[in-house]
Amino acid sequence: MYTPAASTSVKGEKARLVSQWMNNTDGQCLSFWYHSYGADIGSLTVYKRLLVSQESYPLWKINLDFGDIWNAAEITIDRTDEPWGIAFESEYNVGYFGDLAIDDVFIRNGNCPSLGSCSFESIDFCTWHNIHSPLDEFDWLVGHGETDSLFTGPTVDHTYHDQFGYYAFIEASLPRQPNDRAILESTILAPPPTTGSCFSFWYHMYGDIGALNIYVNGVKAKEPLWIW
Ligand SMILES: [Ca+2]
Ligand SMILES: [Ca+2]
Repeated sequence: MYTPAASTSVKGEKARLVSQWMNNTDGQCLSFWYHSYGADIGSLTVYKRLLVSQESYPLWKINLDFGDIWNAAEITIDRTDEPWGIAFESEYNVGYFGDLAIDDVFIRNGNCPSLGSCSFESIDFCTWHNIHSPLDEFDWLVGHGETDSLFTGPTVDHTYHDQFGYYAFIEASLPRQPNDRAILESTILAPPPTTGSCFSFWYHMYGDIGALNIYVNGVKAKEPLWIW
């Protein structure tokens, strides 16, 4: 689903996609992927609509060119006592180069987890991107129990501390060469509040291992934030 920038469009024109009305809620999580790419990108706003009061509340908005990449969004819908719905509203800017797209829209019960959190139990990388060649030399994997190579890697994951829980890892044994890199990149995260954000994870480094570097993109830092 996308809204193209077109020659017939006028700045400020809007395209709205509205959901059906849903029952009142004790808290639900709206998740979707968006693609906001192009120099002339307009904006995408998500509204919560209420049936009885006929009100619309903006919950989330982006108006930046994030490049040719899908990014994840997770928005908690707070408790409401009346039927509610969602509207995606795309507002056109100027120029031809800016198409907005959304995909994989889901609404599930309960509040959203914080964006970027992942225990790897769904045997994927959640909202993280496993960067592929030629941007790096090899890939992260998801596994459980022991890794294939002896005397390296964990035997249990950290979520469940058992051989059935999944974790993300790199296989550093042959045919890997020195300086080969495997990059796992988060989705775009909202600018942190003035208090900043806390990034936490558990790591397991066992065997003839290289280095684990953490970078923060966006601040254009050339040096890793954290090296181990
Ligand atoms: Ca890779
Ligand atoms: Ca796990």
